[in-house]
Amino acid sequence: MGNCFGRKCCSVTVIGPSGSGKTSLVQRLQSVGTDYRSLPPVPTIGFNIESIELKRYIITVWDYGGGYMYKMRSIWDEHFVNIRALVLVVDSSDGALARIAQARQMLWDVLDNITTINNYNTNTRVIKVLVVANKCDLNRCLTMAQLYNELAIDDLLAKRVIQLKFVQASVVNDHGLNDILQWLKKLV
Ligand SMILES: Nc1nc2c(ncn2[C@@H]2O[C@H](COP(=O)(O)OP(=O)(O)O)[C@@H](O)[C@H]2O)c(=O)[nH]1
Ligand SMILES: [Mg+2]
Repeated sequence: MGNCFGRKCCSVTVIGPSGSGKTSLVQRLQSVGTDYRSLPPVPTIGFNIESIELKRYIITVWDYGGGYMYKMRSIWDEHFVNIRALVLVVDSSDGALARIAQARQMLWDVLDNITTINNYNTNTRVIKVLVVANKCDLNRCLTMAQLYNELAIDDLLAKRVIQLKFVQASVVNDHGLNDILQWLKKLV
């Protein structure tokens, strides 16, 4: 997607309700394969810009604080122009069902915005969306089918040209993190 000092690079935006684990996930992806674990992050104010450095790649990650997504509505147009990839992180533990409705709304709102400013419906560019069903280490997590339903994915696919992937993940036991890294590498 780009060239950063001899390495291939691209950027990706991470959205999702607050507390779903966005910042923890990004921090863990930075150190995956090592024993290093950062302390649980403080709630994100505004957004964090982090980079995940892999051998030949650098991926810049825009990690939005859940509620701030809407407070920063005025910069969406600027931020989402030419965006190709979006990651939605949801807390898939059963206690977080109410937050999944929020996640669905965010996904729809952001995709609406992206479609409008980039004319995605009238050209052939496809936006890639990764849904991370995080916290799968916790008991009674939603199944993929339940999540699909809660996020109204059928409706979404009927209306939008998106390339969608789901990954069940846990920052606590590293489940799914390699799949996420593979998805990120393919963006570059
Ligand atoms: N059990 C469990 N807790 C997690 C996981 N990921 C994040 N958390 C916890 O969820 C809380 C919110 O995480 P944070 O990354 O700040 O969420 P954000 O608001 O989406 O950035 C923190 O206490 C994390 O330690 C996970 O996979 N499993
Ligand atoms: Mg955060």
